[in-house]
Amino acid sequence: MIYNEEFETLPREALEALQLKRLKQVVQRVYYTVGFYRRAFDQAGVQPENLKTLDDLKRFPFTGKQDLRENYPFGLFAVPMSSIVRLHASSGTTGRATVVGYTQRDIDTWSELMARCFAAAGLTKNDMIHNAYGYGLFTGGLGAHYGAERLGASVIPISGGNTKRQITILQDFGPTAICCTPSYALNLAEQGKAMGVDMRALKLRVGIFGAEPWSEEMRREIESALNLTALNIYGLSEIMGPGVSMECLEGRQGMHIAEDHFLVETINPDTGEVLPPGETGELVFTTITKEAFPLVRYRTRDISRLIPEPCRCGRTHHRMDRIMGRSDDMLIIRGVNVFPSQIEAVLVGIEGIEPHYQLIVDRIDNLDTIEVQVEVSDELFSNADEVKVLQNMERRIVKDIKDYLGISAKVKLVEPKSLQRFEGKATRVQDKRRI
Ligand code: DLL
Repeated sequence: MIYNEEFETLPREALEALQLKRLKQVVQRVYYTVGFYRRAFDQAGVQPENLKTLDDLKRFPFTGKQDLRENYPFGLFAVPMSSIVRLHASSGTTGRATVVGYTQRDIDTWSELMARCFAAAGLTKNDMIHNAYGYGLFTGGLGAHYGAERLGASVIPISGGNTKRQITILQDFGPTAICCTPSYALNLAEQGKAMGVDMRALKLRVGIFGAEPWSEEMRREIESALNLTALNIYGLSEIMGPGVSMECLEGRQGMHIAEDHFLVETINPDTGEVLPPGETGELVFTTITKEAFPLVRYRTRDISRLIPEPCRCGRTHHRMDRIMGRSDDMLIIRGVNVFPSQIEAVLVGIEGIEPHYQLIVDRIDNLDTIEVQVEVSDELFSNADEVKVLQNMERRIVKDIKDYLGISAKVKLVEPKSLQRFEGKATRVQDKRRI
């Protein structure tokens, strides 16, 4: 089902006309209300009047995470605090948190966009949604919550954590949909199994997973463990929160971007040059309807590619591929660029090991080292009375990583369930290097 048929299926030409009208307004507004933008535009020698076509956006400067940090906490807000009805913040692994604000209209827009996502997942008011995204400063919980209510579905605001209780509620209430991070979905499946619950027999039909990178292999893993259809949802606090883009049930290949609210570009992260649609690069978003916290050309550091081909669901909004990594979490191991998600993809393709892993990067004698710690399955562990079985497995993983990624990794197999589990985003890399 398409939640907002009119806007989600706008012919391209009409959509672009709408985008241009909205973009002109936002560029004007930030220039006259946010000191940072006035200075940035002046410095780049551009004025709002210079924006006559969508293509002119290229002439405007980027906004980066650093700009947000420097204007912490409220310096980039475009409305007075009396118009702000909600604040969220993203923790950020390094440095200060990023704080974002919403007017009532922003919350209404966000709720509608999340309702569109749920509808794209085939949900209606007759569904019950188990929302295990964290409630609080993180945008996941409340973002999904308001969208589910807008759709008219019954929402269980379970938030993150307390996994045993979550499993009881999944059994007793019988929700038809679940929202959480993909790593938590696997965690739930695993703990449920350990409790003796048949996790495939729950009523869950569909899962809306995002907030961290995952792979097609992980999708299959979750689908088989929970017997549901797993869909990808993307978003970031700076741009709005979850719901910036979402996969549809019909296509299941790439996430439709809410292009009537956000403009997207892909750029070469090193040069800033705008790439043609379809090429892999860093995603850059401009919000064109946000009131409280509009952003012009925000560099997400997320690496993906746009899919301009039409989708069979009938939505005209372009799709983006799953996030392949971040231009800033990329590891350089002895000169080779490696994304943790690529290592994960290798690992989950190997039978006998679990998708729980840790990467420990170090520098010893001036040489980068990477150790991959990965859990073996219960079956393999109990059959591994011969050390040889485990040794062979280690060798196999070392070879696969070498073959696929071109790096020499040390592999350490660890006991089932011995690595840390995550209730929100998984943090799988420990980079101990001092450079
Ligand atoms: O993670 C918002 C969100 C909540 C999205 C729930 C989806 C579901 P932040 O905490 O600001 O916001 O983190 C944003 O998370 O720049 C990506 O690097 C990553 N990310 C989000 N969704 C995906 C996804 C929320 N589907 C950052 N695949 C983004 C891969 C994702 N990475």
